[in-house]
Amino acid sequence: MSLRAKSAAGSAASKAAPIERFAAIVGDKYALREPAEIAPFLHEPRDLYQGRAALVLKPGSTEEVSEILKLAQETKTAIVPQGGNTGLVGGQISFDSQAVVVSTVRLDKIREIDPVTNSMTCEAGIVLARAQEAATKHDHLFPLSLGAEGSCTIGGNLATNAGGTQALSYGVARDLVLGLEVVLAGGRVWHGLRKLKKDNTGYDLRHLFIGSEGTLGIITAAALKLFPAPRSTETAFAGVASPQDALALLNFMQSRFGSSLTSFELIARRGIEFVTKHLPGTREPLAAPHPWYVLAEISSPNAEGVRATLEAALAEAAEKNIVWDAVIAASEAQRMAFWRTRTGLTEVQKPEGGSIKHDISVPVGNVPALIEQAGAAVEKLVPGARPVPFGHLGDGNIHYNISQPVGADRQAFLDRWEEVNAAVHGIVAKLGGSISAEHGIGVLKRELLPGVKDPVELELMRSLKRALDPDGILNPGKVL
Ligand code: 2HG
Ligand code: ZN
Repeated sequence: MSLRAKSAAGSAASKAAPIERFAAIVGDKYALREPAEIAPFLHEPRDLYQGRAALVLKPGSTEEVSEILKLAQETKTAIVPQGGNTGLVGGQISFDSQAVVVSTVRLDKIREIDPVTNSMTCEAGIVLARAQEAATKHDHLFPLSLGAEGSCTIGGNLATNAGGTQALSYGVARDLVLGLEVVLAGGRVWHGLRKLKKDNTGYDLRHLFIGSEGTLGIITAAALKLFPAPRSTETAFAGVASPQDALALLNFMQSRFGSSLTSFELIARRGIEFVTKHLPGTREPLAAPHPWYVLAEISSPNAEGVRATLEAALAEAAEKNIVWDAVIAASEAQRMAFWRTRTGLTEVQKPEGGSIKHDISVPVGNVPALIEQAGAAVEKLVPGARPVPFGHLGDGNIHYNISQPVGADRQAFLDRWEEVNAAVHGIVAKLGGSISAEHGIGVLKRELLPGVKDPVELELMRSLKRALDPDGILNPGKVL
């Protein structure tokens, strides 16, 4: 095409409606406009939100994302980035009928695996389970692990700084990132895909984008840390009398296994009842019921002897009276069944009616006080409401979810959401905790943020947003 013809085409394109111009960047096949086509992108797993949008775009490259953000700046169009749409606070949902959802699903290349450097460079749309499998193929481990791993994406994991069930030993998503590639508002690309453990050349910008929930830029690729694959993994289900005893068991197991204790999850009896009632194929993990359960996993570089050491440790804990009963998975199938009981806890709350959620954290030693005080406060507010506390005890992170009283009206119960939140979050504040441990702020907790953040910190966050996205184009109405 001659220069003249090119600029004529350019000016014709810029006169086209923004929707047509956005669609032209990715090609018609990847620009969804029909209500039925865009519907799955506007609805999230908990049925809490129903969104609206003009268009869903599926860019196939960083360059296309850059073109989209350039045009968004020019046309002042709101952009809502979305990964696997598994977020639990509505951060990935667009609420503006003029907005464009940018789905990262086609950014699906593993660009490099470098087993010597212990790193893997993935594009944002790689599903977490695929990243884990790729690492395993190279006899390595990518340790981020969570219930939604079959559909959530690396980009979403990083944008929300996901936690999951192995953070105890390996850290949260933030701790697993060496470098990032990010498209900024206006379309500039930050090429920050470094693989360095040590890099002290000024501000560490990675951490601005990780956990920013798409409000400061769109992460298009990440250099991630890999670890040696464990040579043996042993998984135990234990019955304990109380959260206090579960905590004593945690301390005891950490003294025996150190960082080889890779998971330590707490489950209330009611959670086990819900799972065995609603999830076909699941069964009671122990012979008799117990008020509380712990699911603990040891991942060791030693191929031999770990099971015997775990058996001995559990026997010692039983002698000390901090464990009532315990069983170690005898096969990989039983291990998967144990984990299914844990990861199934999210879905089994739905058939029990309305559920009011809290993703909270306190210093680990305060978890028993949190559970006790929150239980008393909830019972006072909504007699008969059924708390189902579970989660990552090793991280002090409890999903303090509350199912409606049996036979109560679902909506009437959900209408008490804010009141119940206020009571539980008040206890969290007194115990030195956080109202969002691992799910983020999104829209669900946006109004609560000013009440819990230091005013100077909040103002710094607002300044950063203004500096990086002066027109408020990126995921407006989320976080701040
Ligand atoms: C988990 O730990 C997830 O299973 C979801 O963070 C928790 O359903 C929930 O609230
Ligand atoms: Zn969790």
